[in-house]
Amino acid sequence: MKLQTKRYLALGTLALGAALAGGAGAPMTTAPASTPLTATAALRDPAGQVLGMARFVQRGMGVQVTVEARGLTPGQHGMHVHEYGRCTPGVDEATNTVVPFGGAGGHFDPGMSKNHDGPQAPNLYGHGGDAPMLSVGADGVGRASFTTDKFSLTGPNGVLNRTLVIHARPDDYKTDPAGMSGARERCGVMTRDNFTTRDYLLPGAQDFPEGVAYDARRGVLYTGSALNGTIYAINAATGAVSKFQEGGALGRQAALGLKVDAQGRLWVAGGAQGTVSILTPGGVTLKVLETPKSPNPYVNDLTPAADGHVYVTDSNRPVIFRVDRDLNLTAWLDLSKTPIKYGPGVNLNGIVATPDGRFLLAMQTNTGELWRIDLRTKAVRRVMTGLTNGDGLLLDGRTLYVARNKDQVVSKVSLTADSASGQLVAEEPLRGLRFPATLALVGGDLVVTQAQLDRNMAGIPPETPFRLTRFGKF
Ligand SMILES: [Cu+2]
Repeated sequence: MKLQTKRYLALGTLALGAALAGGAGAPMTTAPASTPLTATAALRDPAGQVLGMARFVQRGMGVQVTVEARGLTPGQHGMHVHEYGRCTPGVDEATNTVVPFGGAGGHFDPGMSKNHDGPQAPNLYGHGGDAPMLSVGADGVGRASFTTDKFSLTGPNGVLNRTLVIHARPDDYKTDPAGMSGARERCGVMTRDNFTTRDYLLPGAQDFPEGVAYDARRGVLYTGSALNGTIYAINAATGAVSKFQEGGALGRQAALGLKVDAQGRLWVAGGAQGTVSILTPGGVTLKVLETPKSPNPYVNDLTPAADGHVYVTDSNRPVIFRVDRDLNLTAWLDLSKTPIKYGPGVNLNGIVATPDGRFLLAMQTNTGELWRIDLRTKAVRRVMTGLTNGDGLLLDGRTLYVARNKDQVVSKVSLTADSASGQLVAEEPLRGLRFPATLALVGGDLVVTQAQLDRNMAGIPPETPFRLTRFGKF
């Protein structure tokens, strides 16, 4: 493992680190710059007293960091971004005991390197959260000021709602998991300045909420577990959560895309089971529709359209299914005969219909392409590219919001009147997003799921409680 470290050291520049830091290849598309994003962390001791402050200013795809902390022993102190946004006691994996600030978890590791290293290491080879040490003077005051591309406030390496931790001892920049830097002496949650959100918290340890839909007449938000199929109903006003239908009901092991139709029925995309379930507002399953038997189905999302049909995407099989008013499902469009080319990974995913009943808009996650499909002629047109890791879609007039899971942002796209082309106008990281998967409109606000499915795929425990987050339109 350390051999890789030597390899990068031999090449050794921060610029290389920046180039490799994202790990996923293509750079994230950035919206036009406005006021830079800023965040603050009040640094507390284990008794809860604030004994320092850290400030963060977004600079390009990196961040400028300034830290001042007092009451520390003179000398060098290891300093890192830790995974979770909480400064509570918990198990420290370096010692496997409950320690102050153990709730912050291990080091932030967006490159999944599983390796502790120094502040110059590319994220593929070392934790993204491995920051320069804090130098503490004879007066017990430590100061640090640096700019890094290993982490950022927004994008795939985003640290909003994670923690900055200062340790008792120097960091050797190599020993796993934390460079022998000892006890956690200061901790602060990195909170975005001047931005409000509201969280809806879920009760289950395996909830991994993927889909969300809103029944405006009843004031109820629905969300479902991608891992076990449990569906929750959330009172959007109070946040009270109840189980709407147990996972495993009628064999449903997963709930992905969700939509509420004009009759208040809840439609559920069943993922790898290849099913579409329709539930009454009372939580009774009306029907489970099977897609044609074939290897590797992945029914991901669906949308009712003005023509009375419901259209369904499959991320593995190049076909759009259609459900008619009598709840019969058929293959509607063979995508292999269109410009939409299926490849490895998640293909067609989020889908919405335009209110005029003319078009479907569908997101191809693995290519970042947004497609328009004519409901009358079935003609397919590429609307735009660059929406990497685009997942769920929400259409609000001519504005399309796109949840971009691994990129940890919600993007705002301005569409032309005929949805023939679109332009990325803003990217919103909120106060930190963990794999934002889908969106719903609630009153004048947006609600996004934070699915954390990247963690499930990597075998890393999720941050609990799981949450949906409500925020104003942007
Ligand atoms: Cu640390």
